[in-house]
Amino acid sequence: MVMAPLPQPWPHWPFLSLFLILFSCESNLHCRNGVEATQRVFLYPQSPKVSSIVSKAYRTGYHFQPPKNWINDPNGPMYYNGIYHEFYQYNPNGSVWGNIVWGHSVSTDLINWIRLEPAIEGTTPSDINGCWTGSATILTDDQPVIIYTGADTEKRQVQNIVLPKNRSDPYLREWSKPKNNPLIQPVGPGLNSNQFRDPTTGWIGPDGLWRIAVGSELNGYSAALLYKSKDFMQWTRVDHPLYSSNASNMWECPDFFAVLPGKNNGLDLSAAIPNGAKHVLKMSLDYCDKYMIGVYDLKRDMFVPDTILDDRRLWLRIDYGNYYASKSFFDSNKGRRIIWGWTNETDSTSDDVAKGWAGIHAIPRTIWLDGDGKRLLQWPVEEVESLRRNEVNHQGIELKKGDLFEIKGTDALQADVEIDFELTSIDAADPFDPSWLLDTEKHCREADASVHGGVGPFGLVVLASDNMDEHTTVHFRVYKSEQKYIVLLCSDLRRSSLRPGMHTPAYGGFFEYDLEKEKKISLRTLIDRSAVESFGGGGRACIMARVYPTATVDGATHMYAFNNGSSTVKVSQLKAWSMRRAQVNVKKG
Ligand code: DQQ
Repeated sequence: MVMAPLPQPWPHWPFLSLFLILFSCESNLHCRNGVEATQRVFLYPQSPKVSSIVSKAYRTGYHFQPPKNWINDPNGPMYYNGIYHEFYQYNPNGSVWGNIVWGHSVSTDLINWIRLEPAIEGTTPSDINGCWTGSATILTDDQPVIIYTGADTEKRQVQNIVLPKNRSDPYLREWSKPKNNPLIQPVGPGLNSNQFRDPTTGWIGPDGLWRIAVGSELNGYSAALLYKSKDFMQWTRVDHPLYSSNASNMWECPDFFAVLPGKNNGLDLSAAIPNGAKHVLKMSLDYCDKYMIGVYDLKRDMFVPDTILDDRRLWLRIDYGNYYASKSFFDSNKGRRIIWGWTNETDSTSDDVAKGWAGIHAIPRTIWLDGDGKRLLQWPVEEVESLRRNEVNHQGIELKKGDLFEIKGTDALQADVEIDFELTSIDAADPFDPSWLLDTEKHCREADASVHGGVGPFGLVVLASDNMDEHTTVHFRVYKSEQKYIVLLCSDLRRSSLRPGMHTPAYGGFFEYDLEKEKKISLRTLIDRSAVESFGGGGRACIMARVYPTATVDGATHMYAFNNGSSTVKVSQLKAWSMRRAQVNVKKG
């Protein structure tokens, strides 16, 4: 075991002075992965600032991305006849948002992908200005269909469908547009024709009719508008939305699905839904993916959330980092629900132009409902484990306040790390202040890894340069609120790169945890060159982040477990693996 006790006291650790510098650098920028980032007007700089070596160093080794150009939202994921399909918003002409078509890749394992020609391009009046986000549905006669938003000749948002030209082609390479597109127009009182997009996967109601929901702005409020159809061709708007809220004014990329508390087997919304199942409505807004848990009232044909929170800052989040426009599907192959999300770059637009690419998708995650029915849990699909090699294994490492333990023997640039932190005592947990929930990023900045707590901070330092002047921390703190324990997961990027102009927030999310019963908190982090994707407390809080350390270019980075709380924590189990490079879109099919 290689244990490097920190110089005591902790403030002498190089972190601290750097953290102090950081406070003055923090900007008010929020995640730059929302529509503001995608739909702003880009100017191509004359002289790219990033050398080609940098571009190569930051390309991920096993996350989903095409060989070049811009991508954003995952579209229409599905499993059909033994093949997984991943479509995505793609600019074939450059590494900024624009000229959007549906890129298309196929896989048998969700990790290695074959790149195909774009599946949908703007060729008709109803999608000539862009083929935007949508979903796939497999109809009752095993017929796949995609419904997507087109920006029409007048730049109104309309809903179109495409069908595979040849269902016996295993890759469903070519898709045709029926003559009757657009199937749904943005008509009706109060509907904003520029805020009417991103149809969900269809589901069948008890009356045998298909339903979809479309993200909209209705009378200035956000709504998931409900449409019904007998044949998936002719659609009628239901007189009430599936759900709407005046706490926001537009929802992008709604997703509606059923989940069973405590069971990680997924449900197909069109199949019989077992008793005790709950429903989830996910929506993308404020540069984040948020969700509500509730029930689907079949009589009223409406989603009814268990809890209504007027302040949308308090809504639960799929991910507390850089993760947007996610879409889930039922994987009939393994009986699970899988969710995909888009992670934008957080370097500059000129860097993206110089790199020649921008945007990745997070590792597909299995998603299910916690046993108490209050929170979704997520975990990387098991297939990603096929990339693991060179296992490093440690048990029983005691981390006292200020200890730092180097995890050696893995490729710190491309790794998968799983740690169980056993809490020797939770008595010293600091009191919880509910106002922190309104701005978790602020709290992660203020209570960063250099600030001692009763229980925590403890966690990982990743992508650290030799002298620690670049590093990213992923760490927990434990708080006590009346009879409950509340855990904070932070991913602090403020020292992630010495390169100027990067967006480097300190992301954070809270979750309740029965620490009297559990006694330990797990952390899993997937490190992939410029991606740091973390799953805290068995997937109760997830944080996806992008980082651009200069140390990556030199190929020398380190990884540590640490504790800086008064209570000793024990690493009861630590496993780390180097990750092989996956075959992601290197071949054309
Ligand atoms: N991206 C698409 C829209 C969607 C947005 C356009 C979300 O359909 O609302 O590329 O990132």
